[in-house]
Amino acid sequence: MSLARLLPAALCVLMAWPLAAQARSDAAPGTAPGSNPLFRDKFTADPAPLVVGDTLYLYVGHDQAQRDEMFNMREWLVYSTTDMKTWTDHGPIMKVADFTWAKADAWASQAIEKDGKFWFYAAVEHDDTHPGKAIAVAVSDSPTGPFVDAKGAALVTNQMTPKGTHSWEDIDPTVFTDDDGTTWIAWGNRQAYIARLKPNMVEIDGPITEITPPHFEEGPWLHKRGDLYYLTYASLDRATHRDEKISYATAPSIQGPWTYRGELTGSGKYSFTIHAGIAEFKGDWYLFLHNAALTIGDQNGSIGRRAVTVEHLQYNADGTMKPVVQTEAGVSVPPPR
Ligand code: FUB
Repeated sequence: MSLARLLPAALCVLMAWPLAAQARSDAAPGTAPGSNPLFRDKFTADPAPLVVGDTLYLYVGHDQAQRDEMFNMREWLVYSTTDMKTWTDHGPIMKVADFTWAKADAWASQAIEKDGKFWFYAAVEHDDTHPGKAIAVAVSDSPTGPFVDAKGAALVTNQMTPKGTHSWEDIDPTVFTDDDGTTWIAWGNRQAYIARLKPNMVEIDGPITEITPPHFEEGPWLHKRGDLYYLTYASLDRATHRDEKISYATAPSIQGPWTYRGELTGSGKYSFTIHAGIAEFKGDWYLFLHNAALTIGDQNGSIGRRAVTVEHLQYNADGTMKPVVQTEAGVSVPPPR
């Protein structure tokens, strides 16, 4: 979340709201397995897929904002699927309170498998000893947890990136293990950073390098396909400051140079934020996002009540990604061939 944070963001949302509210006479969302949103009994955000064998696990933040609250996120949830159509709810894997040094905000996360363990990286609000957002790391023997704080302290604090202009700069970790076995972590809001992780997975190894691509707002996601590295992220047009879209850059190496490739999606329905998570699963590629189109009882979707979605992701012959249209059918229909 970032929205030039908070106040400007709230204004943007409030200005956009009358339009969004008028549009809410759409038909009920599709019910075919694989249609969007994926989960309809809870508000979920910031999807992060992890493939383990024949199962895709999806880590999400739990949006618990009431009425006009902006964000109220206290825990992370995980779901799994073997067919992209039916999902198992494994419940919460961790709460912010499990990081004793953090005081709030179970924001975006990603889990990765390494050396037989599952490492979970997440943005939280640090306590007053290191004011601002921070990145936590937890570990488990199972993708469904239980996860425990792996370090007893933040992996990244706001004080470690002094160039940044705001306190929520160090959010939204994405982790990626390169072919040589080195794991990298990228993160950021307005500024994007990348650093190596030590083999112990709980310490930064060497310098933190700024890699901010055009229109970067937050939510970076690293992946590789063939010989090409991808940095996909939530982007914002600062002229209009309307809702985020997904943009991306590519590089021949994890260390760049990164070439901007433009927008991958439009905005998420009714949502200021959007957050990409990408995975290849059983031969097909998927782009997970969130929007704010879900209503549960008397609670409409909002900036702090989002719903995770998924679409097919396809590539051109040159490795660029084909623009993705967000749909209600989602992956209930086959990918275009
Ligand atoms: O969900 C809280 C924040 O909103 C995330 O950290 C951002 O990526 C945005 O989705």
